[in-house]
Amino acid sequence: MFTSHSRGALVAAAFFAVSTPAFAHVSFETAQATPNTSYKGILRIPHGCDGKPTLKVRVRIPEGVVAVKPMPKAGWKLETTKGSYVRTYKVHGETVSEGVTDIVWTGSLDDGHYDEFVFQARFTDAFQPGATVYFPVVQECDGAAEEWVQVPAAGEDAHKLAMPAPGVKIAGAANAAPAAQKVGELTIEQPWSRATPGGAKVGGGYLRITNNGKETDRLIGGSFPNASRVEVHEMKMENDIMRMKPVHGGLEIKPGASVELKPGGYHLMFMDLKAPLTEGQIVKGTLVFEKVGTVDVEYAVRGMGDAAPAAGEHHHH
Ligand SMILES: [Cu+2]
Repeated sequence: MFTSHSRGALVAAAFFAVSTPAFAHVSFETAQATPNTSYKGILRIPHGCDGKPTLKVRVRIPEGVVAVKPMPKAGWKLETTKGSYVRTYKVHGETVSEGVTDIVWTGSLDDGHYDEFVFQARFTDAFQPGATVYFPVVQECDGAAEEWVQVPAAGEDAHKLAMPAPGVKIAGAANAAPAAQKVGELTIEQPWSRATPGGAKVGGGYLRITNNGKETDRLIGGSFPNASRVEVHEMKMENDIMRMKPVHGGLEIKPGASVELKPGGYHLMFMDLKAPLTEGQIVKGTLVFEKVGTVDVEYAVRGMGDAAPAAGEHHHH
């Protein structure tokens, strides 16, 4: 089922003259998925490597995508690599800790032709709704390659990348963390954190707390995995420099008041982080209030973004 090379070269030459294949990126036909349901990934390969036919299509499966089954393709040899996942996932009530991490199709696809490579997968709840999950793809040709492996930095437009990895956006999850949770007289809304660059020693926690009761309560601390402790911070001007400092005696939430912890204002600080926070993660932690006591919360980790206090302001004493 291999196309003969002489015919392939002719077809490629003919198409090269009239089309602009360099602008077409490798992409998924369906670029959206719902966590905990089956997803059919149809990877579209629009051209070869600068006129050369594609001989291999390699797909890397990102952590958090499980139960991967590639579809065999007539004329193409199919290989998979299996490996352990970083963490375990629940699929239909069963714990899975390993699976397909790489798919390789080997065959030949003329530069002037288009083809689709299909696999089935399952996005776990490791991803937050709205996050984009990228699948690095490499097309190998004879002595050349097209590496679709670029991932946009937080706030960066993926469309501006020359060789973007194809992405799948996570739709609203059936089991997403509740937007608001009531604990005693308090309402806690949308706890979130921000992805941290590798090696960062601190992370931030943000949320809104409303006191529906008649007595003042105070947020005095909490716990966070991989952090040695959680502090409540405020931003204060000191000699014309904005600095963050622990809030002494806890953050007061007066009856009827809503207090927002956000970048640049009051926030929780996860101290001595031992592992980076990754966009799309949901991290369970606790908050401790003077009256209501310990409350379990789930932080949705968002991209690094631009509303954060600048790195230079992270002075802790
Ligand atoms: Cu801080």
